[in-house]
Amino acid sequence: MTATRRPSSASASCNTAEGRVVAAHGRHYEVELADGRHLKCFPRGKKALATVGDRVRISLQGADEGAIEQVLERSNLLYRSDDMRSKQFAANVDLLLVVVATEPAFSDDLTGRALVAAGSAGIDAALILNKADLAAGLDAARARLAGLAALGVPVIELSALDPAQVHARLLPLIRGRTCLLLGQSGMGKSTLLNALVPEAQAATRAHSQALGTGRHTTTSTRLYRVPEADADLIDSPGFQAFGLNHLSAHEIEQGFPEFKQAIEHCRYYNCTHRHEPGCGVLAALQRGEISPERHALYQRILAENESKNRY
Ligand SMILES: Nc1nc2c(ncn2[C@@H]2O[C@H](COP(=O)(O)OP(=O)(O)OP(=O)(O)O)[C@@H](O)[C@H]2O)c(=O)[nH]1
Ligand SMILES: [Mg+2]
Ligand SMILES: [Zn+2]
Repeated sequence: MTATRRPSSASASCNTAEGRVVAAHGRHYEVELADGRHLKCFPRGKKALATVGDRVRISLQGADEGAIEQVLERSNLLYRSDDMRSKQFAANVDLLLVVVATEPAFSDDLTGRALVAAGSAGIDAALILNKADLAAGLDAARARLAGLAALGVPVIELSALDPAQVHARLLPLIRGRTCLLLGQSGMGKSTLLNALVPEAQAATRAHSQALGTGRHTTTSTRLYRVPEADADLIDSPGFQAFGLNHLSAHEIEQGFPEFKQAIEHCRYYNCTHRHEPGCGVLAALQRGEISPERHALYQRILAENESKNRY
């Protein structure tokens, strides 16, 4: 077979394309091109390690595969990093939706960490209190979120089993934005997605129980279009840990916006707000203006971060 070469510039533009990563399965990705085609893509080298939401330049390999040559500049990247590994959640996210529920019980620590990760990456965040139809746990869940609500984090109560309600409460919030659903397993992220994008038919626990599969229902991250809101919604697997080892001390501080004013009163410019004399944060804590739970979370994150750097 003879391959006829086109003039070089045309050839280059024919063989490469820009697209968006819509799904990540370990080392291979699904990339959507402008014309709507979906290609299975592999990264070429470490620099091409992409995540869902990334814009990428790929070289076409045959009709439906490609190699990711370059990840285009990101506006932000949300990720976690524990002792052993780091995991990218998504890139170019406009709004993080942290999903908690009246049951099973959610972790305040993990919820707080997700919000710190968003804050330090400059990503807006909101909390969704799902399963509001299960009245028994509703007051307790509300009470546990009250501290975060007081910080100005929007809290949206709803039931994902009521699609009309989900539409009414979420469409205005997600309009025109790329939104990431994040939360522990079983909180109802995929059920919410299905309420907004019925064609997604994402597997939920209700199905996987019937199939007898394991604890986590969603096993990979995927981006879906919500045409009614001109938005994108990313569903992700439930998380059980949320290390923030990659953050600098300054970035950790930025994850606690309620410290901001108090920090201006710290005597030392490199104050860590734990034991230093003349610390504005400790003074605000004493006056009850900063919650002890939030300060404790700050200290845990900082301590983990320091033990990582000590070797
Ligand atoms: N009563 C009630 N049940 C819900 C609601 N939303 C979800 N569920 C149920 O909660 C269970 C878990 O829902 P999923 O959507 O699979 O949860 P998930 O957050 O996607 O879980 P992972 O994929 O494992 O992270 C399923 O049995 C859902 O039917 C709700 O608003 N009310
Ligand atoms: Mg799921
Ligand atoms: Zn201080």
